Amino acid sequence: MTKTLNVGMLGCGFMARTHSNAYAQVAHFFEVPYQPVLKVCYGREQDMDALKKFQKMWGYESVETDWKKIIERRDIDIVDVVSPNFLHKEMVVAAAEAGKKVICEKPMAMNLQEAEEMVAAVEKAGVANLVMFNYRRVPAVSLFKQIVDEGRVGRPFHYRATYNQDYTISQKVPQGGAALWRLNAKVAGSGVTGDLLAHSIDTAEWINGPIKRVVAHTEIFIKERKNIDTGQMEPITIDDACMFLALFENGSIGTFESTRYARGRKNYSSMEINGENGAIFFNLEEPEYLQFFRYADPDSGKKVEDHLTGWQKILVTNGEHPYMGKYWVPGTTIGYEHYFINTLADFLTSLDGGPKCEPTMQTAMRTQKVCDAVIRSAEEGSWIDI
Ligand code: SOE
Repeated sequence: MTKTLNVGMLGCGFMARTHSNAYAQVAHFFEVPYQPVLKVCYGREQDMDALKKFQKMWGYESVETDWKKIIERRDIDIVDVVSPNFLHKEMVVAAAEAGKKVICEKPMAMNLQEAEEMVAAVEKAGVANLVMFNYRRVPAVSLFKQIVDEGRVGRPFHYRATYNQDYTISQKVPQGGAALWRLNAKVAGSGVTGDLLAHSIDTAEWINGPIKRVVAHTEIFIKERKNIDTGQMEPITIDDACMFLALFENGSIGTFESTRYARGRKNYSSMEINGENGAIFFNLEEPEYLQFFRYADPDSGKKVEDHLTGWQKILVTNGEHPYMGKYWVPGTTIGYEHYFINTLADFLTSLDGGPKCEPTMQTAMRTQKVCDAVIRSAEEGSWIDI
């Protein structure tokens, strides 16, 4: 019989919605060993209206304005941290010490030192843990990795990632508050590096192995914005844009670009690898497609006939594609919310003896390390070894 898993959600914003939906939906699509129960959600006293609305819409049994009380509750099995970044460390450490399983939204921490403390806490407590890098479980991204692992790209030469948005171009966009804390360094840690490039770094290292060295440049295009919390114009200290070069341990070289000033780009995350035998390209604005250039067969080394070479656009909706067998019929698509559902399904399965679910906090700490090195490189204007 399926066991229940009582959820305490530490947040009630955008990411709390994506995670709540995953708990609500997962057992509809996957035969998971646990049935999540949305027990309690947390929000600040001053956000009570939003918290109540959130509770009602997602069906939580109760609300709480002191997150520590949720962690103290004996009936809560899993604590899900979807608060602004500056709270992640304290919440994760407290949850681990109380013996709770923990899921934490990315970026896991404000900096590497915090990430190390979090890893130490979950490992000492021996609790199951996960950082929600949801884009690994886009079926086309999982297929990207599968094709690389099958040797179809061969020796990799180049890795190229971008993660671009355009929502901060206007000077009128403020910083702070419940919606725009990502623009406030004290709350978010960093700008596009932690918020967006962390995704690109996580998938890059997952697919192409560890990054060895980086050199970066960051830019702040609008130097001050009104802070919603203080009502004052305040300097912007997060990176609005970041570009970095990377050397991978496997000898390939990479470029990473991210900005919130790419007019026209809403959530454009792309990745491409170019190897000796083939190349693969993915972009999140067309998430159901994967593009594959097949040059030579990995086993025989035989080149594909000249008149058949070219980019293939694979519609990743067949039952044999990652995760797709759990949804509808070939040719029908899934969306953003399903990447969280897929991740949660793997996590729940891992709790009952299934394969280890990555990235754990230990694994995700690598991404934090690269992010920190990127920021430091931009400050110092030099290469940094990871
Ligand atoms: C920022 O706008 C954001 O919501 C990120 O924080 C998420 O991680 C990304 O998936 C979508 O964009």
